[in-house]
Amino acid sequence: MRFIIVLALAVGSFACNKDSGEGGTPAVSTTSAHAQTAPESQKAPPAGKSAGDQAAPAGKVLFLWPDDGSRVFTKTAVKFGVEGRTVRPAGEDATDKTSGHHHLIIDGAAIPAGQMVPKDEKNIHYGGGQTEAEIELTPGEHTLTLQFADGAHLSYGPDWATTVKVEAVAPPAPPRVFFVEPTEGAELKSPVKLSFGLEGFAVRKAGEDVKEKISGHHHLIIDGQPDGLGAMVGKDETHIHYGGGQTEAEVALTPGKHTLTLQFADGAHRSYGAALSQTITVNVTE
Ligand SMILES: [Cu+2]
Repeated sequence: MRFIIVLALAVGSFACNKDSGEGGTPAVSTTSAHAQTAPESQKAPPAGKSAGDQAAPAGKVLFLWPDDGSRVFTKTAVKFGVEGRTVRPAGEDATDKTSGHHHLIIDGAAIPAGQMVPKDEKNIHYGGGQTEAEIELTPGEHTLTLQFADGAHLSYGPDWATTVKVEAVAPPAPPRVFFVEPTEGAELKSPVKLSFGLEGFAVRKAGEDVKEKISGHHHLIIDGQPDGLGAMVGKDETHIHYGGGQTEAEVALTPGKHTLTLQFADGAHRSYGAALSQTITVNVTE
């Protein structure tokens, strides 16, 4: 990949986590700090293990997406983490107590240790070893309980569960992010004019509400890849944040072919994943 020098000529300030002026602020800002907010679910230390669990390694499960208290769409992505035990597909070894798989319990409690996790539309098994999935909720408030269980679906108990509360709202349209301009394969001159399109989600300035998962801001990734769900979008000359809520910008590119990835992310700059991104290839002629 050829070396490129990129000048972000954003049509507004980044406004990441600082007092945002009213819309239309023309200043080019490259100095604002990128908020490195850790997800809530990663802050809490593990709870004490029960006495009967002393042979097991210390650990916990954690919700990587969404955060506790989030407002999400009725169809929402979820992402699971586990520390101290490994994820393994169900059925491979029912006697192995150092591994297991995730279960999602919608509007229900953790399953006592040793009990089989039920299997129905409110007790979802990720027996393939999945750590990321999409679920569908009815509008309103719900609890999502992540429960780790062994290869025979026997629960590791409340010590290996965690619960987040979310409020689900129906999206106004199927969520989608896309380039209005430029278009795939375009031949362009630098600086390149950019226009960002969005459906379903709302554009909102960075830092205004970091738990809201129904809004966010655009990011441009030059000659890179979309960021995974929940990952913090980097901030450097090839990862440009439009934290002021901009939907139009300009970027200087060196001559040659480049990929441009539009990546939508939440108010804390955490990516909505490849599903909320679009990548195009353009050819800069001069
Ligand atoms: Cu950002």
